[in-house]
Amino acid sequence: MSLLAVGAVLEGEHDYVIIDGNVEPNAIDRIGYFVREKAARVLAVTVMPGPQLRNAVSECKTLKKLHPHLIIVWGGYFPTQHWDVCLKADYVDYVIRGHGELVFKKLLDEFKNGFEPSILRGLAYRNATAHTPASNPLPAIPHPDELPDFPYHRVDMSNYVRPTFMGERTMPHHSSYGCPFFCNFCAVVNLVNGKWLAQSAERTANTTEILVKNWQVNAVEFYDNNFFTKQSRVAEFADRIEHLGIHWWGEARIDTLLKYSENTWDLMARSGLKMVFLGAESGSDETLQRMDKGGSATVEKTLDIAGKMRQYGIIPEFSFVLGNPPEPEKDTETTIDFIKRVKKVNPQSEIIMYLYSPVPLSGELYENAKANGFEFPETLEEWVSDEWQEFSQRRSLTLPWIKDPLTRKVRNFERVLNAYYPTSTDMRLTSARRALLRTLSAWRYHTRFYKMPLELQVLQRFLAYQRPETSGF
Ligand code: B12
Ligand code: SF4
Repeated sequence: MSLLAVGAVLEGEHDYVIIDGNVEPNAIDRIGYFVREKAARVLAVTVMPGPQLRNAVSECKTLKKLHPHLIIVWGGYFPTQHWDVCLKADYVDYVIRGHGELVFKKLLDEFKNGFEPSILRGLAYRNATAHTPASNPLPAIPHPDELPDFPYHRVDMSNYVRPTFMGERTMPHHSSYGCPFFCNFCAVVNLVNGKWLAQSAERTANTTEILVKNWQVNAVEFYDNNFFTKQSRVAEFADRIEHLGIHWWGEARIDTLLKYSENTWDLMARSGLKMVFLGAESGSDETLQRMDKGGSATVEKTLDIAGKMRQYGIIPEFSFVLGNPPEPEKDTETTIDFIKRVKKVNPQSEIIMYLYSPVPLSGELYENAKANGFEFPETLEEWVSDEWQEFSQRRSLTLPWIKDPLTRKVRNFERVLNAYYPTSTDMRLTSARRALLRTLSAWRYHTRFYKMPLELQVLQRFLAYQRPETSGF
């Protein structure tokens, strides 16, 4: 979707192709072909932290060696935050920060005319004389309603329809940019700085209908950072898609959803809303405050929404961030106990646990992390090391404030929890297997004896059941 968004504004203005390294085995060869045979001058790469970064580094290095004149531009979450580190590598020529489709188009226009990089908002570049990285301010977010539709004809869409527990033919969409909050552990803040702009309910429903009609989709996942920010948009959207008979999924804030009327809940349930991803984050109000969770977030509200969604048969998928400094052990204990309360209120709740992994964003958490000796890598080579890849995927075992017994404790608890409450999104787990897992894990769950659950580890391998964290991001 990142590349479809960037491509959409180039249609009819610049010649381009989309090459998706996730599905094309010979991406480098294809890029080489376009450089050699079609005189392609610019390679634009979308980069998330984690495995995508690792591929981007090795492939851009190779491409720059093979084609020194190819201009390589990086965009997306990773370069937006770590633009200076990216520009220290000689295989990255420019970084575009934030929602960058219009900035990128402008950059291509400027390449034709010769330009002064310091005036293009959203562009980070190497200073011509000192060769040091420099960045202009973030660009304004383009209004999603004023942007063209995704140019689906540019990719083979059959690659992107996949089975999920919501439907045999599930596809993603993204209908809004940003989020109006400033949680200080969240990378979204660095991309949008508290802004949220959305496509109308009508346009979002029309796109959904296109996915259904053209690709026989029966479920849609909305990857918006905060799909549910505006109640009237959601209610109208739900009303407009009810006749499609699909299932759908989105991400929300708990306090926002608690303000929704019964009428909106009714509409959402009737329109096929199956599951909502919610940032519960912590079992402690004190930690929620430390996170600048904002709005009116409290742990009581997490319990309230769990109950509310049970009433409507919509599954809450709660994400928790554990191991927060300055007292990671106590923080983790409190949240583990709280998760059990959530499960009591709504046993269907999905639980996703992450370890706090800082983003470069001012706030108490990051300040605490730095005071504990945390520092981001200074080169891309370090970022792609095993240690920092684990960090990017939020399972680092080497953060200065996280000691081994703590990570083991979280993993053990996770194993017991997932056996006692196997995830409802697992399509392979029969009810007999669920019952077996539950029986074997019950004593541990109730006595809080999570240590060394070897029998569950064996069972997990044997039954190959899905653990919820593999479905989270
Ligand atoms: C879809 C998604 C995924 C998919 C990726 C599918 C794929 N192969 O690309 C899956 C589920 C696999 C995934 C996995 C992960 N993800 Co992810 N993912 C997302 C999600 C929900 C949507 C991204 C998206 O498509 N948005 C729609 C498009 C239109 O917007 P966009 O990507 O932001 O693109 C715009 C700008 O960023 C910019 N831009 C982006 N690329 C480029 C490139 C150029 C050249 C230019 C000019 C501009 C530009 O312009 C675009 C248009 O405005 C985001 C959160 C979000 N809502 O954005 C998280 C998010 C990006 N993921 C995140 C993470 C952490 C991960 C994982 C590391 C998680 C894990 N524990 O393993 C993995 C790593 C995956 C990898 N391969 O490296 C984090 C990044 C946090 C951070 N510190 O930066 C995010 C922000 C979620 C979050 N809130 O924490 N993810
Ligand atoms: S509400 Fe969610 S998306 Fe918005 S800043 Fe907080 S964690 Fe990030």
